[in-house]
Amino acid sequence: MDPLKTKFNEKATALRTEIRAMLKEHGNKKFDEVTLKQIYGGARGIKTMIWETSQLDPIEGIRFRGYSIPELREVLPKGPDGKEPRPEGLFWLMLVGEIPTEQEVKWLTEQWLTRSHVPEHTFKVLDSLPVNTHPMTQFSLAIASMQTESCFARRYDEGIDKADYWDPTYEDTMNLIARLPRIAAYIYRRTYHNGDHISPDVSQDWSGNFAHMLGIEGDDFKNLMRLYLTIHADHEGGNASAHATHLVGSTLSDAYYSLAGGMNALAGPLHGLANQEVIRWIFKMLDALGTKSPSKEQIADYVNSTLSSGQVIPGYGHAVLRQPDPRFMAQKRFAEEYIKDDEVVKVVWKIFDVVPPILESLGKVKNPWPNVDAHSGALLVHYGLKEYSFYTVLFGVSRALGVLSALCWSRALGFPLERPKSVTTEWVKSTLAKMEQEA
Ligand code: HAX
Repeated sequence: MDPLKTKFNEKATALRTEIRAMLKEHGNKKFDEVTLKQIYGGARGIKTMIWETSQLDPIEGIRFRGYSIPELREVLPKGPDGKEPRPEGLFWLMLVGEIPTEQEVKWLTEQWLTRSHVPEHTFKVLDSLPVNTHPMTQFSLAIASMQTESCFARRYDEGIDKADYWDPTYEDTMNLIARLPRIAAYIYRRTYHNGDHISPDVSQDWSGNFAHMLGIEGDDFKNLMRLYLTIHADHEGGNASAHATHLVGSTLSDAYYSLAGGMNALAGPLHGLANQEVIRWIFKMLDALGTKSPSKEQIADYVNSTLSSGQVIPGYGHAVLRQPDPRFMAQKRFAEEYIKDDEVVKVVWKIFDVVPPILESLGKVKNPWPNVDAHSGALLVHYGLKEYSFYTVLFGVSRALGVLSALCWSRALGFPLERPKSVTTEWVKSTLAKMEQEA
């Protein structure tokens, strides 16, 4: 057995035993009450799921196994020049709750290289699609097409013991993550660079090789990829891509089906697609204003015109956060360190000054602050990755780390089919009437 798998099995066995005992003793204790607003309002804040890999605080933002983003930057093993954390280390941390050593991260990089072979039919599936197919559609189809290789599906057909579900799920997870950079880069090159593909460079880490296959060289872009693929990985379990992966996985659909489901959720403009929408909106604004360096007053006017046409300001607001997103701040810090004179970056920072008071003045927006998507596009444009329809695929490559490590936990802890209760408005009205009678 590999060292990560052995460690995961030990941790999962211990936690499974602990949870069983806890449920036996406290299973009927009440943890929450649900209001009518929550039932109609997208289930905001209702605690209905266990997600071991990360937890989101409305003020502090995300913590991965207890570590904030600035802390992760300190403690995770870094890329070759020692600057940004390697996402391999975050995956290790999410899976087993321990900061890996340099040696362990090196082992994981090598594992993913060994497992990175993409089946030929997946390239054929991609090549059969019109080149103008949205990259997220291509990404989702490519992931689903590899389901032919699922270890879990094969073992289930053969008749696997429930207690062993986690094992082929771990194998699927490792294989899938290993292949995603190659698939994403293939989509990028076929869509925007005439199918002029670049072979993997096996001497590089997961992010460095990804940057190389995209066709963007330079150490700074590799560092951006390390940071980007780390900070987008997980945001606890209730966000749409994580929850969709979890829901699909709860039917014992394998990791390929589950991740494809999660990616379809990420492709919505209120979620991951917001990263393309932000830069599209910024470029439209600069075009409309006829300048690359608009004043704050000009930006404010444009924000107001977007709002008055009934559209949202992409990159602002959040269902849980109530402060500037630490993932936005981490990217701002990166920009300050590496590219502080970039024109688009400066526009992003001006928007950060202008938008929150305007959204606040509407009196209905619960979080006027920027989220993760408000900054990422400006960084990518700087390094030459200007094709913004591709941005959500980058997010997806990273998000796979979180949702698939969580899927391993769901299988190891034996979580059941997810099946919350729905009600009709008729039921709500008659229940309210009964409450009034009894009052
Ligand atoms: N611009 C304009 N109006 C906004 C807004 C924004 N950025 N954010 C929220 N609002 C509006 C909502 O549309 C809603 O209006 P109505 O009552 O008229 O329907 C009202 O404010 C209350 O919404 P909320 O409770 O503050 O926010 P929700 O939890 O319902 O929604 C969203 C959270 C992220 C979907 C929302 O803030 C939004 O649409 N933001 C813009 C899109 C975006 O950036 N999405 C990415 C979010 C982060 C993410 O998942 N990244 O992948």
